[in-house]
Amino acid sequence: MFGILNNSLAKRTTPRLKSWADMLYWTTSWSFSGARANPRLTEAEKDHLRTNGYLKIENFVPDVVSKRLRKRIVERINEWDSTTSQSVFSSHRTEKQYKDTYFLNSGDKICYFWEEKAQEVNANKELGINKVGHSLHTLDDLFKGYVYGYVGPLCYDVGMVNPILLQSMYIFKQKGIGGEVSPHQDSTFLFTEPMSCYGFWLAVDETNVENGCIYVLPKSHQTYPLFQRFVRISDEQTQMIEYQSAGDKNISLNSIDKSQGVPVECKSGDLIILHGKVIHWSEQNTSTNPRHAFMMHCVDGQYHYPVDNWLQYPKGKPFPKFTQTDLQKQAQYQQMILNPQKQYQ
Ligand SMILES: O=C(O)CCC(=O)C(=O)O
Ligand SMILES: [Fe+2]
Repeated sequence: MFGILNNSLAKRTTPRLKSWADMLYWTTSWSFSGARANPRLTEAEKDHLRTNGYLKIENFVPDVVSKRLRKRIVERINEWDSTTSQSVFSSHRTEKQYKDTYFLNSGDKICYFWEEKAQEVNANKELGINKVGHSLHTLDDLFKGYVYGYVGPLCYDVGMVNPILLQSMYIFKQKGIGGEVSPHQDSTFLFTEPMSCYGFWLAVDETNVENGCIYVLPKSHQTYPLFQRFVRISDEQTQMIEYQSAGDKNISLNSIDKSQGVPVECKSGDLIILHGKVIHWSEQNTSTNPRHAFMMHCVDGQYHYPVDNWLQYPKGKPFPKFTQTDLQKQAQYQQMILNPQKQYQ
């Protein structure tokens, strides 16, 4: 926790301006209603991420961004015919193989997944939904404005050469029934060779230990191997492959010491960047407060993307890239969500 605090406080109160880029960042970072105007990472932030496997950025987006994302998802849920999905999301399924074509075909669509306990408590769709995925960022202009205007540029800062905006999820973690997300590494789900996945998790609501904030095991991206891979074994079935943790039978995801986890509590508009191998989790939301979040997962397109990764696009349809041209249009993309009544190319 102190690492994060030190990092952000040091930056805000005693800027060590190493370059003109740092100077520009410092002078503009407070200018948009408390949010930093420039989403790009400073060298100190890159260092923190490299060392610890995660980074919290306070006030990553202005309030209006998280408010608009929240409002749009509520509109979408209201419009959704909830009889069209029976698909349930649970991060701790016990079956080794799991059949769900709706899920497997959702990579380039907007699909709706139920909370595990929704049926048990007879929840309506507003309170029973677990997440919406996996391509709001290409199919909805507001989500596109946020992702292309704020997240895409960070892909270059974390070292990607050909960023791919692979998978997005609006995650609800409903009050009362929002299930735990068990300890995992995101490269398990979005694997490349070599690994290149990063998760960009935006707190739409305030998150804390009561309503199920993210916990991270610092430095675990360096101290642990990849434990599992989640693969598709046919057009309708997936499987979790367990690795024998590099020969050491004593370590597994189930046996990690959760007490060493750091709760990364957030205000609405804060962002957590997660290295694809860092171990993280979240507990059940037993509180009476909602905990909405929006996760964008990216990988580097310069690396091999295996055909047995669960997420595949239809044949011939390329994954959404974030190019240098997109980078130059950052301000225009931001306008898609800051000023949504206007039309932008
Ligand atoms: O929102 C959460 O609690 C966890 C999300 C997460 O870890 C993921 O989407 O990979
Ligand atoms: Fe994750």
